[in-house]
Amino acid sequence: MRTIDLRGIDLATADLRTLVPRPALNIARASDAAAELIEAVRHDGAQALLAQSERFDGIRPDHLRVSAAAIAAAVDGLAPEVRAALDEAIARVRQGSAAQVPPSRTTTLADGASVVQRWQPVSRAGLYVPGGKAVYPSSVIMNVVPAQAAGVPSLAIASPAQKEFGGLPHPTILAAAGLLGVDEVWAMGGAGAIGALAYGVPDEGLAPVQVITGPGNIYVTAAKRLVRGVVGIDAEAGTTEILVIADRTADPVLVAADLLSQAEHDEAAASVLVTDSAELADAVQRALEQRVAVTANSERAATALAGPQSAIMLVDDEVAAATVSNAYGPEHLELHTADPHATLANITDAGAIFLGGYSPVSLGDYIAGSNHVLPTGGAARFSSALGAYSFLRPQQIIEYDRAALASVHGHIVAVATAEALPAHGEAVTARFEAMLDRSKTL
Ligand code: HSO
Ligand code: ZN
Repeated sequence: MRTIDLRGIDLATADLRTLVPRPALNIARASDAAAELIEAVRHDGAQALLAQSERFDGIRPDHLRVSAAAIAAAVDGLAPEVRAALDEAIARVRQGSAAQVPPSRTTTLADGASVVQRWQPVSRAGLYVPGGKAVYPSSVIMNVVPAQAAGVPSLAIASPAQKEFGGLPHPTILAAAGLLGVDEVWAMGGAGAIGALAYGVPDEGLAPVQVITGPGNIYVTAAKRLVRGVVGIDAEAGTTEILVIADRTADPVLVAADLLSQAEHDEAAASVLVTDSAELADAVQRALEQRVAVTANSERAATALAGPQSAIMLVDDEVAAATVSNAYGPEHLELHTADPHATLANITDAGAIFLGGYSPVSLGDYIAGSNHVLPTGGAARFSSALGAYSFLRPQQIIEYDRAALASVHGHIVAVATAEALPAHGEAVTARFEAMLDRSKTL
């Protein structure tokens, strides 16, 4: 990994956004192609989706909707140890997601005057699950479980048709859907699938959704940007990244193992170490070399670690390390310092934060009970992990009685007059006049 030496630099005045390593990704460039694919689906429905499968996935599926029998067969085909692990992951993520559902709250403003805030799930959500290089049943869990915890009554999963599985989505995806009780799975992928979820495909019985979540390639991401507004979308979860803050007390072998664990996802994955110890930096570098040489996804990981998006950053002290990390806003942040809780006090921006030597990112990827769909590319500075709240909307319910309305009648008329909208005030006045008139005619 390359080294960026920030020692002796005044971080308060430095332009940290240009100093932190960041991959160049141009989603806007994919936008025109994505728009065309979405338009084709809106116009030609199933025919367009089937043609796009043939073109991009090399197979035309027999049916877009995956049968219940295919899902059941995929569940039966799971290796017992994988099934046990997925069951445990589902149970833990369910617990974590349930804690993300805020309670309904009533505010009483005066006698007979209340505003209730309740959290209402969307009525239907679409979950995109990629095929290709990244076939992750764990991601099915991380999308479906929070939607279920939020109480979304209807869920549809879209995942590309796979040539080697006869035009069905990958069996581990189907198995995860089956374990989670999701029976609506569609063999469709790419930007067209996002269009199908957003606008529906009436001739196939695919109803439009209100929210679309899930990762995907740049065409899928561009498509999600295009349908935003028609539907809600989650934070963009792009190529994975890990930033480790470590001091001289850290174990270089563990730091190297964790940097490598995310580098194996993708050639474009970012692994960043920020440390105030040059000795630790050297030791991590050595440990990485040894591990990369023997790891299964060696070539991919080596490319990611050698890329411009990965680096070891040397800083003066732990406060500087936190400043650099906050400017980066990592998807995953690991704290390997003598007192991780003290380090945490200086951290403001990160998707998920892993404390101490026994909380590696792989734990959160699968089974910690947290969510692994996290903002990347600095988006953690303004957005959050996927969670039950991603499928909920706060709604306000207003209830005043006669006396409570009467007590603010004058205020409403005053503001309505100031805004030159007198009918607003008159709507309130009418309630009291109407009563008088009615009693007169009785
Ligand atoms: N680290 C990825 C999630 C994942 N890891 C899935 C393994 N499988 C993004 O948080
Ligand atoms: Zn991972």
